[in-house]
Amino acid sequence: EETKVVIIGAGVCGLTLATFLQKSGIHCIVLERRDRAYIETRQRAGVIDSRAVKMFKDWGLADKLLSGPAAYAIEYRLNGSPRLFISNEGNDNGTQSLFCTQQMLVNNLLRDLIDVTAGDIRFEVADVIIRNEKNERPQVTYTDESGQHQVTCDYIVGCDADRGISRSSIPEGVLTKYSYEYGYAWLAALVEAPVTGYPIMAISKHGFAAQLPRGPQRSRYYLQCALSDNATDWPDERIWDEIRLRIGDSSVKNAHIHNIEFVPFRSVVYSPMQYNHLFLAGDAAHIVPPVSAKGMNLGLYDVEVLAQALIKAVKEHDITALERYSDTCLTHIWNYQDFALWMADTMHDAGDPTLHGEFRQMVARARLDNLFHSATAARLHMEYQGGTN
Ligand code: RFL
Repeated sequence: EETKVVIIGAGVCGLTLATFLQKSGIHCIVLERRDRAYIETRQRAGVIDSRAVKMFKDWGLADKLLSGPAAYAIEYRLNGSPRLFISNEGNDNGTQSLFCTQQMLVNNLLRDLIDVTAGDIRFEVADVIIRNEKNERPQVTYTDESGQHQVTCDYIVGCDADRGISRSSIPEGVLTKYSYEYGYAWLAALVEAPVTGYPIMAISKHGFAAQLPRGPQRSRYYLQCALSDNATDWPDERIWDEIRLRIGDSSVKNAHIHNIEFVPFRSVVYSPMQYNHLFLAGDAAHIVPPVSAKGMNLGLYDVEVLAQALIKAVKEHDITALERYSDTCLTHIWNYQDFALWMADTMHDAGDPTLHGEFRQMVARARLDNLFHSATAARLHMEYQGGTN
């Protein structure tokens, strides 16, 4: 069997890339180890930044794929005192970031790709093996319930996240891994209660907490916690008590908690993001901590750069953009690693002096204050939030 591009992983990045290629008349096959229902119910990120919104508009897909309220304001609450940061300017592209969940985007991508444009997504595949030698056409083999299959292609794209097989198929010594561990984690709780006022990032001496929308009926609370914490340390009653304490609002009522997850804070970049005919995109190539709300958005940036480069390579036999793929993306990624580090340090240090001491606490508070006193600092923050920087 033959195709132009094999995409490994049907997460938000793999599906977006497949949609762009499909729309451009380039045949591709997506291989995914989970079933469709699993992917449809996976709830993760909640913000599509304005750069990504504009990207979907430019592809004529925004109306079909995106919906949700504009993400124009966030309340930074320091020890219970609210300060509203309005972000409706600074986005030079005439669009606004959206509170549109990753789950909704993924569901819309699946519906459009499978049910409308008859895209080729193969679920529940196993034993994916990549053959990626310099002077040969690449091949991907996999098994499903009918046996083993082999696909020959021109390009392979690894969108199978941090624990996938794409990156690990690259020989030792080719990639450099840059990583940073923050030393703490977030407990992420998906609850059956909507955000009633503005989304909140609450900085407190008891530790950081946030409440962000996840659709009209639900929200995600995040609570800073120890790296070693697990579910037995956090019974529901403790979660609600800590939420009330950290956001400084005793009127918050307990609600049903759908699930909790623990997210260790780390930043990782693999460089370069390509090897022979294989290109890495999204979490397969980089991780940012969730405080930045950039994980999905960085992946969407990668796949747009890659889609444009693949279209040039396939249609015009011009591989210059493809050869520059890694450099183009890494410039953007390092910039947003800086933003993620800034957000993590500011949000946590300004509240909890046990992390890095009182000196860093005072510096972090000054930095936060600056957003409200300096138009220049505010402008840069807006650009980062919008993804336009
Ligand atoms: P995904 O979405 O994890 O998809 C990878 C897919 O690859 C499949 N796969 C394989 N398929 C075939 N063979 C194999 N060997 C395979 N191994 C894996 C998997 O089944 C899966 O379907 O990666 P992708 O597409 O790179 O997208 C990355 C984003 O999902 C991720 O960056 C974000 O969810 C991160 N993130 C957030 N990003 C934001 O921009 N804003 C946020 O507010 C935000 N909040 C979050 C987050 C991630 C979280 N988790 C998962 C820790 C909140 C949380 C709790």
